[in-house]
This record gives sequence, structure tokens and C-alpha cells, in this order.
Amino acid sequence: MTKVNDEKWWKKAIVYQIYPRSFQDSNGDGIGDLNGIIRRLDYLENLGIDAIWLSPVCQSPQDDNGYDISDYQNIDPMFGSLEDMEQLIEEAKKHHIRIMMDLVLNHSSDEHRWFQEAKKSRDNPYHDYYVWRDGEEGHPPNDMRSCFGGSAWEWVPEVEQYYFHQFSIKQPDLNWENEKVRREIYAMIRWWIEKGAGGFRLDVIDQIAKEPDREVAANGPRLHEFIREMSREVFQGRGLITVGETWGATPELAKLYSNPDGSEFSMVFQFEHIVLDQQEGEEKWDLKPLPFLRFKETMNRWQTGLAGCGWNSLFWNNHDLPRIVSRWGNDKEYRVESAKMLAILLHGMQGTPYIYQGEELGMTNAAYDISDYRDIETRNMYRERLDKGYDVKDIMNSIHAKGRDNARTPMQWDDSENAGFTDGIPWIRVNPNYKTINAARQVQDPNSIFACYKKLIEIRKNHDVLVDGTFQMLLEADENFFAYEREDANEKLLVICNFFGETLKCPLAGEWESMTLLACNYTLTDQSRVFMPYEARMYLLKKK
Ligand code: TEU
Ligand code: CA
Repeated sequence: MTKVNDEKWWKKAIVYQIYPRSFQDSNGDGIGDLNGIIRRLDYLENLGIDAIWLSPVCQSPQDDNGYDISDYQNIDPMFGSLEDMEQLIEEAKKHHIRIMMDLVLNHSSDEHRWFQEAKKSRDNPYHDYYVWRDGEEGHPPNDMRSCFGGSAWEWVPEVEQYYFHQFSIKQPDLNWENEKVRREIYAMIRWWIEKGAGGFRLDVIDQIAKEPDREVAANGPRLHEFIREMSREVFQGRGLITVGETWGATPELAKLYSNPDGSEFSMVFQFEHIVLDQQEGEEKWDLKPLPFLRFKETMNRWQTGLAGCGWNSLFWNNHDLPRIVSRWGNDKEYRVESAKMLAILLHGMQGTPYIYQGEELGMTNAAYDISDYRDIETRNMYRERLDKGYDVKDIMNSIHAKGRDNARTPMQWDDSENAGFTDGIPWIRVNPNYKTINAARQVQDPNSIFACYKKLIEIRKNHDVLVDGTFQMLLEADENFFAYEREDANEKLLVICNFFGETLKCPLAGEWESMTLLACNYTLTDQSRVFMPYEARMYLLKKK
């Protein structure tokens, strides 16, 4: 087997995302915590992952569940202490798992010491750490909107100025134009590296170089200058995995972000496929069915577009997105089959796969009443659309389909009360289907979704063709099948998925007859050209 250059170990790695408040509670307060994660490291090692991306655990008033940080160098008491964090890093290492921290650098909390100072007066040394504009109360500088609804400008009477916030009022944007801000940030990141962090996920990193006067939020002119400086100052030569969250990325931009020369990040999360099931020019709440051919075209473009000149992240889910089996699979009669199909489809591609907690169990969306939702984005949208006169039924329909809390219901460990997540009252309701969908059931079952993910991870470790093989889309114009080939000097991989719920004959000529079946989501496949609902097969050919 060829060796991936050590510095680029992440090309072969599989990352697991943990949303700490929903993963495992250890002290009965109903909120997941660091000690809870330590308790579950055996489970993660068994699955076979190499790194954990930990959503933010730093000190925070929790207006946006930790994405509003008030102290970057301390742990929120809700999650534990700095010692617990050090212990998690150490224990994870014993399980061959690295810990990636979530860096929220576009904004801080308004309760951060910097902002507390900044709003005192215009000549306070911290004032220029944030983005301020003159104006008159009631007349913001322009019409820019916050991602969570309402104006992006908030008036502060003390300084008689507006500050800019792309997210909640409690998340003022940091001013990256100010070199002092950048220096503080780099020092903070270095401190985490010294503590043993193995990498970083960079929250909305394409929005740091904003130019609000020109109404520019993402992809500002100085963006790559800032990223390269940060990369030079803190990331390079340390064997880290770094991934930027970039909603505005195209393959062309991703070539810069993930340049193999290491000048920026290891890779980025792109969202072109993720926004395909919303109405053009509208919000994510404005639903439409997934346009299958465009979806295939998009995946293909990213696979071929970055080949040899960049690196993809592969993901269906994260803490902001609905559950994939409910979204593009079928979470009713074909839950198991479609969850496995989606896993096989994604894990055969080129890039670093990310698994979001519970995805490996086929956890589903939840459909709660509005009072059971906790997410700021969901609650703001509910109020805003009610005011605009939308029908309550339609609003709830959108929330059930796309709300962020779909991903944030507690991890389903077993069939005991509250799914084994907590002995207390969970901060958000447990999905009632935990009695049947839970880890305890699946870990032992060789035919479970968990077993399928575990197998796919093993396959990636054992076959380099998954890491560096070329990607060739097949049946591009077919309305039902998603099929592709990967190939390197020694092996050829063929993945064929029936993406829908009908039994269908595959138009391929049966070229798999001489190949070995590596993974499949039906036990008794007869290798025929007939594919059952959501049937997926992964074949391998050894060329020599
Ligand atoms: O998300 C970035 C972002 O743009 C989200 O608002 C996204 O559009 C939305 O969640 C889709 O529903 C990141 C974090 O992942 C998210 O959890 C934070 O709320 C946000 O940044 C602000 O830090
Ligand atoms: Ca707890």
C-alpha cells in the first residue's frame, strides 16, 4: 500500500463530528459534556474514526449554542473544565483519535471582554476590534440582513454607533482589518495547538473579510490574504487537519482554499449540493424536491474539479442540517436500506468523509411542536414568518424538514429512559423513536447501519483507490441511478446506487460480474441487473 505522506494523514482519515451538548451527559444536568465524550471513546474507536471535530466548548453565554464565544481560552462550565479538556485530548490519543477544535473567528460573543471594552467609548483600545459605522438611531447604515433574521446592524447608545453582526445581536463581527485582532487570534490558536489540538474546523471563515459598506459579506477581497497569513503563522508544518466552512465556495475557490502546497487549509466544506432542495433565490425553508440530475452534476463537478489540485470534504450532515435519511432517503419503510445507500454512495468518493453523530445509526428528523424547539434560527424564523402572515402549518412543515434541531436531538445510545443520554431532564426532547433506533441495538448487529459505516471505514483504510483513484461518473443522464468508478494503477472500484424507492433494472451491462462485492445494503443480492429499492453495491477489481 502506498503511504500518504504523514503531513497529509488526513487524506486517509475519517472524521466524526460531535455536538457536545447532545452527545452524552455525565452529571445529570441534561446537557452533554466532556466527561460524557470520554466515556464514549471506546464506541468511537470501535467505529474506526481518526479524528473528532468538536463543536464549540469554549466559554459562552450560549445564545447560539456555543458559536458565541466569550473566552476562547476557557471551557464553558456546562461542558466541564480546562482539565477535562486536556484529559479528553489525552484519552482520545490513547484511542488513536485526534481532537479538532471549532474556531469561531468571524465573531465573538458580545459578552467577550473585547466587546465589553469596545462598546465603552470610541477611543477605547478595543473599539476597533469590531466593525462600527456611524449613523442615527433608527437609521442603520444599510439594509444588510443578519443570517438569523433582522438587520445586521445594532445601535449602541454609549458610542452612538452601529456594530455589524452577520449572525445574532449577541455575535458582533470581529474586525479582521485590524492587525491586532489577527495577532490575538493567532496567539490563541497556538495556545490550543500547544494543548494538543490535532486540527481545527473554521466557522464561516469565508465571511471574515467583510466590506459592509459595499454590502459584501462572503468572499471579500482580502479573504485569501488573511487566510494565508493565518496558515503561515499557525497551521503550517504541524501536521494538523484544517477545514474551513465556506458556504460561498465554488470548485475554483476551493482550489485556493485546499491548495496542495498547504498555503491555506487542508480542505473546505462546500454546500452546493446542500442548497439544491430549496427554491432558487429563496431561503432554505422554501422547500422543493432534490433535482437529481443537477445533484449528480454538482457532485461530479466537485469530484473532477479538485482532482490533483485540491481536496474535498465528503458530508451529508452536520449540526445545522436535517438528517440525511429523512432528507434524501426514506426514513419510513426503507430507513435502513436508504441510510446505507447514502453512506455507500458518499464513502466511495474522493475526499475526507465526515460522519455526524447518530448518522451511523440512521437517526432521523424529529417533528416537535414549536415550544420544543431550542434553536435561535428556528425560533426567529417562526416569529418572523408568523408576522408576515404565513400559515402556521407551512411554517411547521419547513421546520420539520429543515430546522437545525433535527440534528441536535440527543444521541440515541440505548432504549432506556432518555435514550441513555442523561439521567436528568434533557435540554431538548429526545426523538421518541429511540426505542428502536439506538446504538446498543446496532453495535452487535452485523447488518446494522452502524456495521455498514464501520465496514466502509475499513474499506477506505485498506484500499488506496478510495484515497487517490480517479473519479469517473457513469450514467450521467440516468434519472434513477447514481453510479461511478474510481481507478488507480492497482485497483478499480465501482459504486452503483439506486437512489429511489422503486425496483429497477440497471442500464449498465453487468461489468461487475468479474468483480468482488465489497459492500452492499441487501444481504442476498443475486448480482443481477435488477436493483431493489435504494439498493447500493460497491465492487472492487484487483488489476494485478
Ligand atoms: O453556520 C454558518 C451559517 O451560515 C449558518 O447560519 C447556516 O446558514 C445555517 O445554520 C443553515 O441553517 C455556522 C455554524 O455552523 C452555525 O451553527 C452557527 O450558528 C453560525 O456559523 C454562526 O456561528
Ligand atoms: Ca452535563
